Amino acid sequence: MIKLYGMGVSYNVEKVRYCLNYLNLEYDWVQTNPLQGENQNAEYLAICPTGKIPGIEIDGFRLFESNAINRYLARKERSSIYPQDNKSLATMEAWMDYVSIHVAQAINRVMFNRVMAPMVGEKVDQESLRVGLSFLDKYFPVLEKQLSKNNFLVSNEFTLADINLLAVLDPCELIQVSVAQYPNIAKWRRGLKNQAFYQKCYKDYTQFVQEIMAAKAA
Ligand SMILES: N[C@@H](CCC(=O)N[C@@H](CS)C(=O)NCC(=O)O)C(=O)O
Repeated sequence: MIKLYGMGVSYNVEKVRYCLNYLNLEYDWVQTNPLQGENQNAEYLAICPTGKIPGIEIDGFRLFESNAINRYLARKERSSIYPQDNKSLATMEAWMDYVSIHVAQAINRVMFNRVMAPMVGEKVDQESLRVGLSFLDKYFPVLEKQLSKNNFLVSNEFTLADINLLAVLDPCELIQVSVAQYPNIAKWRRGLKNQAFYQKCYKDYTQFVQEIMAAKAA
């Protein structure tokens, strides 16, 4: 039995849900909301000592960090989304790192300042926002070039690196960041968002988050 802890608004949690769905793994969805401190109680910290979502429990084995969880799941299922060949695997890891270390951090800056800070009443840091946007202007062309070579990030095979990038880009519309000027990113993203593993989570991430935010404000 798999238990996934987190809430759907978090793209790190969605990343794990996409992977679980892709691998056709059933799971119990344990709603854990950081805005209500549910990530800091002793029960959750025993699953995820860092207090971040997602956390996962699989037949008593506990794990945290979305990329580590996805690697574990894909390896366990011996899925092709985790390449067997050492060089393909290394290339996939390089793209996963690039997305998590660079692209995600830039997205996080924009998301914090355009969505989170206004929502929780924190000061908007205009300089951090500017830096985040300027980083994205550097990183999107890199991704665009890579996706012009193959159907997917690593090769013509779909891998965990694609799941990582897909989830990290989920907030784009919400944070008013457009990839429309990058035709290969836009096409790759459209294709994946139409697939069952994505649609099983929701039809539209932006609408889903906006509904949650509206419900909170009401
Ligand atoms: N590197 C972590 C990041 C997880 C993360 O930042 N989760 C956020 C939600 S997206 C969280 O738990 N925030 C609540 C907090 O830090 O208290 C992963 O990939 O799992």
